[in-house]
Amino acid sequence: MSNIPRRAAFIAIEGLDRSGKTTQVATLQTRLQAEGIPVKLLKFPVDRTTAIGQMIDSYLRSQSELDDRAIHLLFSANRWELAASIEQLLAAGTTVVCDRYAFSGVAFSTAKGLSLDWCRSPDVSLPAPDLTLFLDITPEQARSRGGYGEERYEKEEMQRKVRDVFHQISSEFTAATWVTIDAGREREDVAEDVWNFVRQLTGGLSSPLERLWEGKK
Ligand code: DGP
Repeated sequence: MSNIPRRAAFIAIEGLDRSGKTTQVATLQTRLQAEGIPVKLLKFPVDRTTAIGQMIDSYLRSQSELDDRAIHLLFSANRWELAASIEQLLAAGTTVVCDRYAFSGVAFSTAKGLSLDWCRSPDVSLPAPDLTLFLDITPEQARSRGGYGEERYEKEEMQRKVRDVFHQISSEFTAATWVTIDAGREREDVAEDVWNFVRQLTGGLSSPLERLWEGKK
């Protein structure tokens, strides 16, 4: 018998705008709760309520302008604000589901023209998700769902670039830690896929939490 204490799983849900991410995250939370698994849902940018969150919110609504690097560092700082809480929750046996994480940070800023390596560096050593589910949708499917909204990044050309960077990031991870899900299908089918991957981790893990981009792929 191993005496390494078990901990809960850390799951990140990433997705393109219009991929149905918000619905899928809510469905997953409900399903985990129904199974009696303690779960904490975190949404990045974090509820847009902290001082940093408010600056990000104002930027996303185009109510303020910031240098591309400055906003990138704010998004990263917003994740670091929660890093210790994530670790505590996992150690206490609560599954953590993040609606967006560092991969969005890298994808959106790299799509604006910053280098991928530069974008990655402020997020190095954050708690690494045990599983990242990327909800993928083509720009054409997004358009058929009513197109994009009003926020700064919700433009087709930008979304195309973001999607390309997500695919590039995914190639650095193993199939066990990163799963791309075709989110252009019916929402029930997508939810079933999400659940089938997540359920494998609901028994907890005995392996220590990894640190993001510290050697492990
Ligand atoms: P959402 O509420 O999940 O649709 O996210 C709001 C917007 O914020 C979305 O267009 C993606 C963007 N976003 C989320 N995280 C980051 C990040 O870390 N960096 C940048 N540049 N944008 C992000």
